[in-house]
Amino acid sequence: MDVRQSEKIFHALESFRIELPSWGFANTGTRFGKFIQPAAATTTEEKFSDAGQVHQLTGVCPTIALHVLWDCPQGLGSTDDIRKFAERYQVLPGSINPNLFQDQEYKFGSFGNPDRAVRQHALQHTKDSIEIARRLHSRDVSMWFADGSNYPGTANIRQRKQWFTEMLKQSHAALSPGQRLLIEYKPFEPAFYHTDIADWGMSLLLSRAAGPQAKVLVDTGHHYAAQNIEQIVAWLLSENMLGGFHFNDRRYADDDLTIGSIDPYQVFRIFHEIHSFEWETGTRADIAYMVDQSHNLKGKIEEAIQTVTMAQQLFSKAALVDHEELSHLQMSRDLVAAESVLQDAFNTDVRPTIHEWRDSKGLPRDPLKAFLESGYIERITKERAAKNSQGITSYA
Ligand code: LRH
Ligand code: MN
Repeated sequence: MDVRQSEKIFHALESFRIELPSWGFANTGTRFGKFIQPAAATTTEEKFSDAGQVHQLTGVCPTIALHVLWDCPQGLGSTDDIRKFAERYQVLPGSINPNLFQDQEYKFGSFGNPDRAVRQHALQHTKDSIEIARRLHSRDVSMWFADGSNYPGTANIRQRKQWFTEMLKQSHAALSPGQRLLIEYKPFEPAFYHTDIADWGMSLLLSRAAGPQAKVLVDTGHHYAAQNIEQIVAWLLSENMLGGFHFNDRRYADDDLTIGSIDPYQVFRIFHEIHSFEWETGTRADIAYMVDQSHNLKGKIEEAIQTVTMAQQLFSKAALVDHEELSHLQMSRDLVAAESVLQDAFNTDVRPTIHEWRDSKGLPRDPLKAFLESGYIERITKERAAKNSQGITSYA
């Protein structure tokens, strides 16, 4: 590792921040069951406390994403408590995620529901979420819709597109200057015939129609296996429509596994597209890096720390690419040499330099080891086990 490379890694780590999801600290599962962890967080305060541990040990996840119905039990009335938790645990509220998928009336959709009253109910929840974001000084309102259908002929896809356009326009109109709407797409699940916002193009068109503060959110798990996600990222950057990411990994579908656990080169290629865009344009891409995973089996805080440190590694490796050299090799169509520039960067062990960067910040070299030695898990297990033992549920 030469000095130039170390400088590149230090520079990359200085700016890299990633947001953790509150729901990553709670007991979550699949439709086949939920395996209760006695130390899991059930209250919003406990989620802030756990996120605070990860930020204290890594220094790079200063915000926590909140899902309104899961983390704001009193809706707008929860903002005072959340501000207190932010102060107490030194983690700020990050993106605000409305819940437009779990209420009974959303059986046939939210913004896409044929029943106007349900669409209005969904719009009001969105406006409340935007107000919560305003009061918490959160910039992003991140919207995902489960809306769609399960059987051909049961939904008027163009009519629903029209309703989404109207509802997102009205949502955008409720934003304050500086706030953003992030529109997340997903090809399927829970809808298994059509999903109203199924891909990046649909999200881009709806975002453009909504207004200038609406951008596309790319959840890495929301793509068919054969899709080239970094090409989508390159296009969204070129269109100035990339608002942020939900990082996770998958072997099959929206598996929500730990970033880099299945295909670390995928995330490296995404980060490469962003670094090359920033090098070419000399600008900082205005992207919200966020995690969206279901920590169903691993220790939830351990998996969060593993996630953050893996993201730092992959972001640092991608920062090693010599864009001057690469663009020269691309223009001279030297395929093998160009490909090797990426592979050499990816195969570089950046961990020793990351350890030096953590030393320079007074952070533990090995955050996970420091966490396991901190006694935090033992403490919260005692505090929370009884409460969690009531949480055992079954699918049917
Ligand atoms: C949907 C999704 C969305 C969240 C949820 C927790 O699959 O990715 O971002 O609202 O997971
Ligand atoms: Mn997501």
